[in-house]
Amino acid sequence: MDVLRRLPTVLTAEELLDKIFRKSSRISGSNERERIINKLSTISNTSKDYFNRIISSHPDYDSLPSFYREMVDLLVGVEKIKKSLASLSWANSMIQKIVTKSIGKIKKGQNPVEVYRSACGRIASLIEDIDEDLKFLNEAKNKLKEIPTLRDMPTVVVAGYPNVGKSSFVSLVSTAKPEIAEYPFTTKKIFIGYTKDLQIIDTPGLLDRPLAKRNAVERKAILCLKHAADAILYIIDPTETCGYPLKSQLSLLEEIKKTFGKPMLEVYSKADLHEFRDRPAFSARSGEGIREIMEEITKIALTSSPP
Ligand SMILES: Nc1nc2c(ncn2[C@@H]2O[C@H](COP(=O)(O)OP(=O)(O)O)[C@@H](O)[C@H]2O)c(=O)[nH]1
Ligand SMILES: [Mg+2]
Repeated sequence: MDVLRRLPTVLTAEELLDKIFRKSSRISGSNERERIINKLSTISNTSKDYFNRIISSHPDYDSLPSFYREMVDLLVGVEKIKKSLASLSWANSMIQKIVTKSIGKIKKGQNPVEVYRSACGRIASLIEDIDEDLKFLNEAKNKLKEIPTLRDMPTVVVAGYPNVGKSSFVSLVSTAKPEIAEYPFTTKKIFIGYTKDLQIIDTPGLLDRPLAKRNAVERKAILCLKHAADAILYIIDPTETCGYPLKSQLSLLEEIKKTFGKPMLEVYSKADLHEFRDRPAFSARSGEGIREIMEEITKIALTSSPP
């Protein structure tokens, strides 16, 4: 998601103060009173521009597609981001008020140097008060840029035990070279292939073992996948040459069915090695059954995908 990849770096309180006051120190004026009024306006403009740029760089998290919203929530917390952005917005409006009042005081004849010194002190402590929020937003920026980018198109997630033939299937039916991304909070990679109509996601290590054996982080990654999936393609290797008994493969199938609650297509792989045809069967070796399965899963995903 581009907006999450392009969040700007956020300065610390110290850096931000430096930026704001450095700019104002270069300001001139026909006399000291003018010069100080100009400095205060510059402080106001620099901080307004800065805060607005940071705040407007963030998307409306509540209207993000659920896959991204869930990812953001897991990685950093949507409410925490909102709270920090609100602190920035509050500090910004306080700074604007301080500057307006201070300029008013100077215009009414108060000592400009004293007014300026007191304004700067209050602005500095306001910005120091939001240091945690600034730091948090910068950490968030670094984490959010790692979220894998999925296209907004009907999406099939491929599941099944290791070595049943998931990757062979995905690479065979994908037109483009698959994209590879990593879940930022696991070491798991996700492989994303595309056909004309579908996005197909293969997730080694996530949907290939009993879900109960997953650790908390992996379970969260699985929840995210659930949001991305319009349909699940579950691949079964009835020859058991994958190294896992059919019985285990069928019990994982039931588990994924329950966990995802998404339309599923159950298929047999390695059709060149066996005669089971009580489910659709394909062979990545001979090409048997591939076209039929793609037609079927495309139909299921398109029907299940919200328009
Ligand atoms: N005979 C046969 N072997 C296959 C077929 N598809 C995959 N394999 C083999 O099964 C093994 C695992 O395949 P892979 O696609 O990596 O499985 P994954 O772990 O589920 O992604 C590899 O050695 C493949 O060559 C097939 O259609 N027929
Ligand atoms: Mg694989």
